[in-house]
Formats: sequence, C-alpha cells, structure tokens
Amino acid sequence: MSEKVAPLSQRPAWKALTAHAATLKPQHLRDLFKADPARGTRYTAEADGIFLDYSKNRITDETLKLLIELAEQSGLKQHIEAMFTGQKINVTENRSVLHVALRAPKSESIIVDDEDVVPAVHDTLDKMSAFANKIRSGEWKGHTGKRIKNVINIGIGGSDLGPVMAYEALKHYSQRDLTFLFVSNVDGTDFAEAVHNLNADETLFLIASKTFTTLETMTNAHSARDWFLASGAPESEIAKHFAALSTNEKLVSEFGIDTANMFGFWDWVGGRYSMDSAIGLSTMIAIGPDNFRSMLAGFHAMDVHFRTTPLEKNLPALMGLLTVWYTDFFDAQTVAILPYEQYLKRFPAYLQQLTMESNGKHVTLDGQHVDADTGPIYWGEPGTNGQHSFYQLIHQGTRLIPCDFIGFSKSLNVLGRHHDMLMANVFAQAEALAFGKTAEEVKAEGVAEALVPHKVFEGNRPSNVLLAEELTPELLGKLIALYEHNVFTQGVIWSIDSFDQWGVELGKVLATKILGEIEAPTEPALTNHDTSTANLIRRYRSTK
Ligand code: G6Q
Repeated sequence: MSEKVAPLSQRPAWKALTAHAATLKPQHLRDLFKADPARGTRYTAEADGIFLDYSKNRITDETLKLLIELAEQSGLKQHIEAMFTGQKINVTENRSVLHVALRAPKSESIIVDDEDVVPAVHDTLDKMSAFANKIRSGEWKGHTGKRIKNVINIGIGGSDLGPVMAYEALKHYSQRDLTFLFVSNVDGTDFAEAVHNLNADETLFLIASKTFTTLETMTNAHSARDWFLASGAPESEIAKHFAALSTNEKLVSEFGIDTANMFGFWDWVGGRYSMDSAIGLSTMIAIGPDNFRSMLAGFHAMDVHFRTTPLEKNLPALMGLLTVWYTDFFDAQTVAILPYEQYLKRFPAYLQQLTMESNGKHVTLDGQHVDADTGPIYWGEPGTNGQHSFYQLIHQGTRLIPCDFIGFSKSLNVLGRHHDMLMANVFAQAEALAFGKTAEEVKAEGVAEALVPHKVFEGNRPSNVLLAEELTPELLGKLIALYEHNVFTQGVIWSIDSFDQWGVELGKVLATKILGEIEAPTEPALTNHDTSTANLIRRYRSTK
C-alpha cells in the first residue's frame, strides 16, 4: 500500500464527524431509543454465529454513514485486500502480514515473493498433528520409557499470551490427563513454581520463540535444560523432552534441540498474531488436531466475512470504527472487555497485547505525528466478578468507558440456574449503563433527598453485546479473528503500522546494559545514567 491518504484532520469525513459529534453529544441513549422503536434490532449485525448488538452506542444513522465514509477515505477496503494478498503492509519491517494464511484452506493460494505460502502452512499443521497425537496417545515416551504427563510452554509475549489464553478458553475440550503449564517471566519464580513436584522424565518443554533470541525465553529454556539434566537425564535424551516452535533453525539446533522436533513458521507471522501457527502446538496437544483445525476454520470464516462483507454489516469494521469514534470524538481512553464466560478469563490479557502493541503508536506510515489519539487502553475481567469491583467506576465515574460484553446462550457446565443468572447480568449491566436511573426515578422510590444524587445513574454509557451460542474451538477462532480485524480497522484509520513494535526495544537495550552493571565485580561508575537510575542500581547492588 504505497498510496498516501490525507492526514486524519483533513479527511472530509473526519471534519464532518467532528461537527456531528458536537450535535450528538448532548443526546441521551434514552431519547435515541425512544425516537426509534426499532433501534434495538436495527443496530445489530451477525456473522458466522456471532451476533453483535451495537444499538447501545452513542450513534445515529448519520454517525454510521460518516464513519463508513471515513473508512472509505482511509482506504480500508484497499488495505484489507493488500493484507490478504500478501503485500508488505508492515512497512517499517518491510514484511507481509499474513496471519490469515495460517488458516487458509489447502485449496487457496497466497503468493509472497513469488511463492505460494499455503502448502507450507499445511505441511506444518500435518507435522504438528502427528506430534500432538503421539503425545496425546502416550506413544511418545520420555527417556525412562514413561509417557509424557506435563507439557510446559516456555515463551513470552506473543509466544505465551495466545497459548495461555487458548488453553484456558478451550480447557473443556482438553485432554485432562495432561497438565499444561506456561512459563514466561524471567522472574525465576515462574519456572520454579511450574516445575515444582514434576518429574522431569514425564515432562515435555515446548520452547516457543519466533526469533529464539528473546532474553526471558532463552533464560528459562536454559534453566529447563539444566533442571532436566539435574534430574539425572543424559544430554543425549534432550530430544525426547524438548521441542521448538520457532523460525530460527540455526539457533534451535545450537540449543541442542533436534530440528526434527522443530515446528516452523515465517516472518510474515507477527508474534501477537501467531497463536494459530506452530506457536499453538500446546493448544493442539491439549484439544487435539481436529479441534485445532476447527478453530482454524473459525478464524477463516471471520477472515472471509471481514474481506467480503460491506462495511455496514461487517462486524470487525463496525467495532473498529466505533472504537475510533469514542477514542477520538469522546476522549475515551480505554475499552473494557467483559466476557461473561469463565473460560475466557485470560481473553482480556490476550487482547491487551493484540490491541496495545498493535495500535499504541503515534507515528503514521509516512513518518508524521498522527493528528488524533490512537490505541485506547484495553482491560477487563470476566463477569460477574468485575461487577463487585470496578464496575462502580464504569457506572458512576467521570470517565466514558465503552464496554464489550461477551456472552453465550449455552453453558459448557450446566449447573442449576447459574447460566441464566450469569446472562441476566450481561443484559442488566448493558441496560443499566445505557439508560441509568433518573433523579425522578430515585425519588419515587422514597430515597432521602440528600442521597438522591448518589443514587442517580446518568446512563448514556455505551456498550456492545456480543452473543454466540456456545464456546467451541471454532467460535474461539472467530472471536479472536474478530478482534484482530477490529484492531486492523483502527490502525488503517489512524494510518499507523499495526504490525511493528519498536516501542519495546529501548527498554530491552537498557536492561542489557544495566545487567552488566549489576553483575560487575567492582562498583561501576554509572555516570552514563541519570541520578535516579544510578542510585537505584547502587542500592540494589548493596542490598541484593
Ligand atoms: C509480538 C511481539 C512480542 C514477541 C515476544 C516474543 O507481536 O513481537 O510480544 O512475541 O517478544 O518473541 P519471540 O517469539 O521471538 O521470543
């Protein structure tokens, strides 16, 4: 995509939205609903079994029209095509962005640098399936002849958050005689607690690292190797207990991992978009190759929806545009992700990386300072737990916090009335946020005059409700792809590169330097640091 777009503030739709926002802001959702009896059914869209009710947003037909014009003036359709056809849209790294190829059916072909990437994707999936089946069936034996009972994924960031989230999300479908653990933090406690009471001869480590150079992961991987060897296992048996998920064959083999047990992927898969690549091997071992493939089919269905559906019915595009609307025209700084599904407890954490590492940028594709706010802060917790802690602020605080509620018609663990109670809370929360409670309503309840203002709910607080039938592997794939493309839509509007992450580099470089100073045998001068940092390093050195 070399085509230049005008800065945001110069796009006609942006100017129109600025004027429109001023007329819309004083309007209350109560009035918008009153004025249009069909609003609650009209502002809905559905794709592949995911129903989106976006009627409780502070929008009108005019808002939608202008947001879609903005998408058009920002070249959204062209950018979508550019991504799906393998153009190098990650401009700062000169890379294609093809996580969509990871779930493309065998019959498709996607050409990158004159080569069709789809066959290699399926070869890797087949290799992963054979390996996963051997672990699941017990055919794969550890060095003492015992079967593998524990699978430990060692990775960080994109090589951790997706696998953890997917394992938790799909635990219902997992093989329960296998234990899955995830080690990411360089804090030794993470590793120590993971292997506590485990037998090394029943444990398989998956070293998940695209680059195979990441400090935390390599440190943990070496500790895993030491732990394994300290159990009395000979070095020659490492191959039975270590596999690598990586793009770096050379470093994998230098580490001592048999490259027959290496599952590869490609530079066009970004870390935070990699949970459906070889990085998902732990997920595949947990839920089995068939379930993994149905998760991929779910991803693909949402990819097709995003690529082919007109924007007014396009779920990811609508959600992305609404996020731009609140971020830039209502000064909303955050988005709350509120899954009413315990299995999705790590979904908000996963989305934090997906959204904030992608769109936490202030420089446009052509190197200018973006002339609007970008990437909101994503956060959240599963309901109903959050209702008893932070929802107070969402209901009665001074900030506008758009919420995404996620719920399912069927529970995977039917237990008395639990599920109806859970879902009643989804609908109640979205209703309370939108419509609130007026002073008149509070007074009519006989509340003492002095307490009335405290008990008023202003309402007019926006939310989306996403409703699906049941949390299946396929549905999870759709849900993740929905947010991937939602993030993509936002990035296109802001004209930023959603696929690089230069902002994580500086800290890494400084940490390496400081590590040398911390471990230096004689007191280092530290004159290259500010006085605060130098003082902290000195204090740490003298107290550690
Ligand atoms: C994700 C980022 C980052 C990355 C980790 C791990 O998009 O690039 O979170 O996934 O830094 O990198 P490796 O997989 O190379 O160890």
